Amino acid sequence: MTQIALVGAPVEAGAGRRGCLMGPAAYRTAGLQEELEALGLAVEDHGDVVPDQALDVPDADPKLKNLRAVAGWTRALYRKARALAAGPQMPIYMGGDHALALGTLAGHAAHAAGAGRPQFVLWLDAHSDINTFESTVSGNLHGTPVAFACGLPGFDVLLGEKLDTPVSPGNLCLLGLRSVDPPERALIRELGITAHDMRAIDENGIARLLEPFLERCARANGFLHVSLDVDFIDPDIAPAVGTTVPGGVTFREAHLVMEMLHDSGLVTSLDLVELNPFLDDRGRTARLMVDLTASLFGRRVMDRPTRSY
Ligand code: Z70
Ligand code: MN
Ligand code: MN
Ligand code: MN
Repeated sequence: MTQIALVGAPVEAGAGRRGCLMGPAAYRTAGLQEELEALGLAVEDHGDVVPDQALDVPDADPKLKNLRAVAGWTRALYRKARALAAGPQMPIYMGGDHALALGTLAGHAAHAAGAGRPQFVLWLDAHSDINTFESTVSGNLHGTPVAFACGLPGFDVLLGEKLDTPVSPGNLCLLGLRSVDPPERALIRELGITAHDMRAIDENGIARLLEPFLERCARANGFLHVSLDVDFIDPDIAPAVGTTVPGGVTFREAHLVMEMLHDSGLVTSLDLVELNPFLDDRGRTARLMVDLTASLFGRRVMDRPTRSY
């Protein structure tokens, strides 16, 4: 039986506005645990992670917002993720803004390296979140986890040491892009990261873009970390985000991605990020995120044979 660990990560220090702190509570209120149990899964709620103090990090940085707080979260989540990656439960990190992925991704990548298997990452987001401490204009650290995970320089202060098990840029797939800063675009090109914007989704269909990535992950016997930003989805149906970017994926596209991920059997960890319940409309975004998670864990309309890549 699949076992799941729910892990609250009420991080809001990485975002430009407050409210993501309430994310884990909103997922619990929306019935995430109950929906997963209804699918026959064994679910344990680990409660909320408590951030480290990170007193070695400067409290205020002229450019990087809440650097000490984000470093404290990164360290605590790194340890939690690394421990959970050893099994037997599959973790779902309930955010919290996307800065939480600084820790979760680093932890899972460290475990994968120890197991001698490649770490793959599917980044479902309007944004590429590949700014460095150099390139960020906003100073919001939720815009940096992809750069950190790739091992780009300048991030050592976060863990208090160098990240020595970066994710290979070739094992990343960014999907849903419609807000990419110029230096981010240059980095994506230089590193050769697979990145699909909304135009690519419109022209090809989202399934056709996702399939080759899942095939690569399966062939390489990789672990797959999925990072789902609420703003991947169109703000008309998912309004509870700090920065709404129009033209996001539809209800049907989002569910299709989740269903394909389920069928692949490849997903080993999941972030649910950027839900800002303060901005929600009667809980609809929280409920949509719960429903999408249920699709990722096997909720379906009709039975169909398991797809194997
Ligand atoms: C921009 C930055 C961002 C939201 C991620 C945006 C980053 N590239 N914004 N998620 N909502 O500030 O670095
Ligand atoms: Mn993001
Ligand atoms: Mn985003
Ligand atoms: Mn975001």
